Amino acid sequence: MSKIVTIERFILDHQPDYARGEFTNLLYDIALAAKVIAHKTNRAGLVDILGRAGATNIQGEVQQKLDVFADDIIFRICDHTGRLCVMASEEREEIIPIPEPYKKGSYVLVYDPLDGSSNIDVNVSIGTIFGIYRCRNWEHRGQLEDVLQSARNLVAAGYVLYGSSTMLVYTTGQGVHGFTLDPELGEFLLSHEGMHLPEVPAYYSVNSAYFERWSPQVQKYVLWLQGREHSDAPKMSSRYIGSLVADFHRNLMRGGIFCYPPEKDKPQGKIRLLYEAGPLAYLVEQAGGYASDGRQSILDIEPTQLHQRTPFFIGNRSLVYRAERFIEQEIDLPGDG
Ligand code: AHM
Ligand code: MG
Repeated sequence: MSKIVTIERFILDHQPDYARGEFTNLLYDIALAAKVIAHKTNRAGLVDILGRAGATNIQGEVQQKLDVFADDIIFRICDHTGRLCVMASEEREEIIPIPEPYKKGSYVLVYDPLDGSSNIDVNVSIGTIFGIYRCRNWEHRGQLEDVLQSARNLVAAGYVLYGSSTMLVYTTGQGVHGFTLDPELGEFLLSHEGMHLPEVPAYYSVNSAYFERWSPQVQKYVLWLQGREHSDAPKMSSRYIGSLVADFHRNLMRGGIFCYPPEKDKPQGKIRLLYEAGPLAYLVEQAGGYASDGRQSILDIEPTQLHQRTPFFIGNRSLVYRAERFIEQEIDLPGDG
């Protein structure tokens, strides 16, 4: 029989040299929040029967929307532990200070509590994304400058996928490891050690309905992915869920690329740098991949705003490099004017 390794055991056995319990415990905290959110999302289909968001439940409490619930759970599990100096969430306009009288810690947590939440009503997989930085400034309790760090400074990043099973996938810069939640035990068990993108990509993921909104270079690149321009693209199939964590996870397992390109009226695209693109970019490099905004590595972008967006190309290195070359117009395709 194969060994059963809980996430606690694994984190402890693989903690980086600089970890002094504080970091290790912060990862446990995130795993705990993931279990609570998984429990709640599994019951999402029952809201029609048990009460809608905004309605009052049987105890007289107002039901929360699931993304608000997820945001609140992560905050409440992490605010008082003394491990964080500040947090930032996609759900909140401003940074989230650690409330007095709680002790301030050395780490910064950025998170998208429930990405793709418009998919909840139609029972499609959704996810949580998180990144952990070291606090920059020891003088004060956490400030904006602690949060506005490039993804190259991340010390850990990961995501939780609430799908046919719940999976937590994370990296601390020593490979990417995946854990599946055993709902009976309430434990995340190691199921995917040392995850790596397959060399031969299976899928490209992009919302082709927006074709007319893209630049000619991006249009050509997508035609290349489809095998309709130039014949040297690997043969791939198309998959697009519209739920970043689910699309990313599938491509990590099978190989491929996810793109959310800039659009004529939305030059920064849709994906948020701090809560979505940055953590996944850090993680994909640990799995042998690469992420770019089409011109430079996502890891090199210095954020200037909390909710900054970025064009996003992530997956197998060769496919993302090719996107950069198309966007730089290095490639003249047959039929070019
Ligand atoms: P959200 O942060 O508001 O939930 O939106 C992000 C989601 C991603 O999960 C997904 O990749 C993208 O939006 C899909 O957008 P579109 O419907 O424009 O293709
Ligand atoms: Mg999101």
